Amino acid sequence: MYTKIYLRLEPLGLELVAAAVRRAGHQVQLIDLQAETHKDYLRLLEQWQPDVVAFSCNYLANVPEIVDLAKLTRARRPGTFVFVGGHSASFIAQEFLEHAGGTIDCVLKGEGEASVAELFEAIEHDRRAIAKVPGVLALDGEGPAPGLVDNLDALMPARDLLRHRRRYFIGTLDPCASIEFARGCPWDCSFCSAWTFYGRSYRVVSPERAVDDLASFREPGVFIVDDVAFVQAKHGFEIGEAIARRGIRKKYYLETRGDVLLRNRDVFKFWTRLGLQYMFLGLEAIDEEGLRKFRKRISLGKAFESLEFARSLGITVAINLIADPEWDRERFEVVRQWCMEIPEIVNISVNTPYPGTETWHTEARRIHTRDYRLYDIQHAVLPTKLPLPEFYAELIKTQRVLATKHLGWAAFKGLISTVAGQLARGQTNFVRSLWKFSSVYDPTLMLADHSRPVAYEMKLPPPPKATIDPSGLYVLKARGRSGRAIDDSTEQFVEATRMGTSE
Ligand code: B12
Ligand code: SF4
Repeated sequence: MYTKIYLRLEPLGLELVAAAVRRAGHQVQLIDLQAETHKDYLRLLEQWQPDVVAFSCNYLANVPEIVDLAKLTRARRPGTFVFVGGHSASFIAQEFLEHAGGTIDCVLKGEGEASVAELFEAIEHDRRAIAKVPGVLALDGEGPAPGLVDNLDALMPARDLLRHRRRYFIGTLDPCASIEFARGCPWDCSFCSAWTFYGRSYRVVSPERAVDDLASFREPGVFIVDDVAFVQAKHGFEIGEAIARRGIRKKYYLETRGDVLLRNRDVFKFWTRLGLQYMFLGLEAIDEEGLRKFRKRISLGKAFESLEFARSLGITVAINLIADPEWDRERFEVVRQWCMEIPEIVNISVNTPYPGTETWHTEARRIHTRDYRLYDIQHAVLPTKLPLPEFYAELIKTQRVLATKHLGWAAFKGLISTVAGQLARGQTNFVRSLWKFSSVYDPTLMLADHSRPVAYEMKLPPPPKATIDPSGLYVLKARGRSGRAIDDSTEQFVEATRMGTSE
């Protein structure tokens, strides 16, 4: 839903996998179904007749769509090898294969670049070797655990393979490309799977490679995909200085934590000079209890201090709050009032346990739907305290209040020159987003989503436990301290601000 209005971004992970396959000597085409339709996909399948089709599944909500497409692919081209990779696919690989009933040959877990070439080698020359490739879960066997990419500098994303680069944008950054400066996260928030996927590792791209990548595309807007930008100030400064030396002028969007922002104030200040325009701060809650619940060991005072500092940078700041299905009318009202008092853009997501997170195992409330499509952090998948229609009515009322702060006529008037420039360049993604809210966010539609027939049911979480061993959740094996490219003082800072029990 979110991507229908506010943003659409390039599939960077898939571009990296495509680059690895191409480097291994194969021909590759890439189709992004955020920007094209199923019809386009089927046409490409028909015209190009590929030997292999690979789907990227980062989002749990996309599982049914991918299973259906795999079935269509198998029906039209029975000899084509079909496989899936990506963040969510890695956590539910077995389940995926079962839903597909033989139309998906394997799931390749973990970082695709690491072993996709080996998988292609096996597909081409020795199909019995498929189930021996690291990270593979096939119908007839499982390979060893997936390995980590040793050097993030080794590959450049195959950006040239995207067929509609002008369709990517976020807010006024239209068009917008994406870039990766670092991968993984050293923290361990209970609701998040970013760290469990990467085994709490954290690797960085070298400043030279980062700037070569940046200089390789024309888009003036840049979305930095790192989970927490500039965990280590030195790395942020080095990239920034390299950008300044090359005279690159672009506008940037990044996401970070409030405590990192306060610790590394200077690097964020420096980046505002380079063109940093939007910052997304993961605040998650506006009360101490809420912050504790989401295991953010940042006090409310610190959270608000970080907001103050972000404001002082003179850039657009967005924050996220997590609405709990336990919220009643009063709580929604308090949140609405608070949000109206602050100048920031506020995004509200709904507390959603995902496979691969700790809360998937510890959340005592039972999920009340097994429909993957509702796991988009906009729908309520846990039982709500208010009757569901009222919960959605309150949620959308809150979303609407927040959206009208920044969208619609008032916002448009303040942005006339930006919009005029975009229209002159033929860019209309942002302008169209300004009036889409009501057609997408509608309590009746959200409620109706719960009554759609469910073709593929999610596996239920195991019986809840008070605590679990997080290493059992990892997709990529933990390397402990040596897997984190941060200095000792940053490691200590992370230790002091995380609340987890993992290594
Ligand atoms: C950038 C980002 C976005 C961008 C998406 C850009 C895009 N089009 O891909 C935006 C802002 C749009 C976004 C939106 C959302 N996001 Co998001 N996002 C991320 C983030 C921070 C980084 C992803 C990234 O680009 N990483 C860098 C690239 C290089 O890695 P990658 O994409 O994972 O790809 C690697 C592997 O996954 C694998 N791989 C990927 N594809 C394939 C395909 C094959 C065939 C193979 C073999 C391997 C493979 O190999 C790649 C290279 O190593 C992740 C957190 C994370 N660290 O993973 C969350 C994350 C993926 N998002 C999440 C969520 C919840 C959402 C939203 C639902 C939130 C919302 N309501 O707004 C939406 C949904 C959007 C949608 N399309 O449906 C959750 C996923 C939860 C889940 N299990 O479904 C994550 C894990 C965040 C979290 N902390 O929980 N997101
Ligand atoms: S800081 Fe927490 S929420 Fe953010 S990416 Fe890391 S583990 Fe996830």
